[in-house]
Amino acid sequence: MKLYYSKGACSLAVRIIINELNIPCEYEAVNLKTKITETGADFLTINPKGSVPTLLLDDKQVLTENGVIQQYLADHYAGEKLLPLVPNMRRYRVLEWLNFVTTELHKGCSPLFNPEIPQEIKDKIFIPNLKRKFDFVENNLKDNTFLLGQEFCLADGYLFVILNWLPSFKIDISVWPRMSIYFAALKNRESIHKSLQQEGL
Ligand SMILES: N[C@@H](CCC(=O)N[C@@H](CS)C(=O)NCC(=O)O)C(=O)O
Repeated sequence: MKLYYSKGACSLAVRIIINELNIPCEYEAVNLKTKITETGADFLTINPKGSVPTLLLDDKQVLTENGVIQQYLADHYAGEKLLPLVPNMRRYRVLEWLNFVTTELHKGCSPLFNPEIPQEIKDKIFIPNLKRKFDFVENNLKDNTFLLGQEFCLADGYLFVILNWLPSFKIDISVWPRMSIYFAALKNRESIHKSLQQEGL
């Protein structure tokens, strides 16, 4: 199995799950601007969407889309703690959060990475919109250690990656006290600490 990734990008969420589950995996970095991988391969021939994470399976199939790759890994590598089996209702709660992190938080951050969008528009529109979504996360954390109570799930690793981007947008996480504690605790979690080290972060 090989994960195509880019340092610090959303593919880090998949690496975290690979480390949670102790799955043997190779890694190949992708330059997202040139679409050339570290071995000189044309990444668009591997994933025509040009995005990471991209997972090359042992049978040579290519699997894309972060949330789907994470479900595949949990389902195939005894990850029921991270994603309970059908028909456990908690499975759908995990997927509910995973979808929120992907579509609302991750994609809410995308315009902030775009140098073509003036900072004024980011400050006026995109950042307040994103902040409202973090208010929702903050309220949900209440007495919870993780998004869904006291057990780490798929969506926690992904949310960590998004929170790790906040300093580059000059968004100060300390305005959300519970989310600050949550982020600091996740940073010390073995799978996350290892993943950050592996990517030189
Ligand atoms: N729909 C994809 C989007 C992934 C995505 O946005 N990846 C970013 C890195 S965080 C990327 O590869 N951007 C470069 C590009 O799309 O050209 C998924 O959920 O996996």
